[in-house]
Amino acid sequence: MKNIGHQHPLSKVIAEINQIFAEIGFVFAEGPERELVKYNFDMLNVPADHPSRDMQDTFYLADAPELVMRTHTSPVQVRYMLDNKPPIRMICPGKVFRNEATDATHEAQFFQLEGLMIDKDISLGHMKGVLEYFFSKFFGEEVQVRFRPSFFPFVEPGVEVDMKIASQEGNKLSGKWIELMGAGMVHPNVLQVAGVDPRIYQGFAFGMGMDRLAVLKYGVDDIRLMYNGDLRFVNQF
Ligand code: 2NM
Repeated sequence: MKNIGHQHPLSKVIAEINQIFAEIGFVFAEGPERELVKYNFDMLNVPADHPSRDMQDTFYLADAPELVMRTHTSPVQVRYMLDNKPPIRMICPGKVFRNEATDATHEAQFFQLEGLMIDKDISLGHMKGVLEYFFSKFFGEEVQVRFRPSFFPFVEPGVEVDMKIASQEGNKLSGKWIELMGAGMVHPNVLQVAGVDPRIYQGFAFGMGMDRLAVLKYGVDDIRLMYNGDLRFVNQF
């Protein structure tokens, strides 16, 4: 029997990520792909007039204005905070949906990885440590992580996270800063509405496209290959 099938690169990436985070106590959580506007936007401090809520960017369900196809996995984290008391360490990989034109680096459906850690006295320093650990394990090399100021409604402060793999021969990524994710300290409003007292607890959260991780690790140059079901692609993994 030669045709025994292959694991899809995204399935491999998800399994690896789960393993890496499990080692430092992060649990895996899932939630619905069809989500309430309340969890997808309202409880994440996204203003009522924010452009991401626009029908140009978000798939609303016909005849159900209170429902969207989730635009990120952050609503899974809202649900998790409502159901679990801190300390919290969780990741939520999952499919998300954006109503936008597709090209080599954009799909209307893609996989996102988000993470959340909440405890007493949590700072951006903890986030840097966790992300350095994660990227080092995932790419198998020593990495540096740097933050640049950015904005997301659900965090304050917000940052863009870049990673640099130590100079290493034969690694195309080595020595270059690569933009990998958005992150930040969870906004007190988000903690409050999710039942976590922001006077006692702080936390960080991060989010990134998992396809991008797969693209960087396996050198796939067109994200659309991930989703078109072509076995000539999948069979290479
Ligand atoms: C990002 C960037 C920054 C995020 C925040 C949360 C929650 F639910 F805890 F507030 N989840 N994910 C977050 C923060 C996601 O993605 C680019």
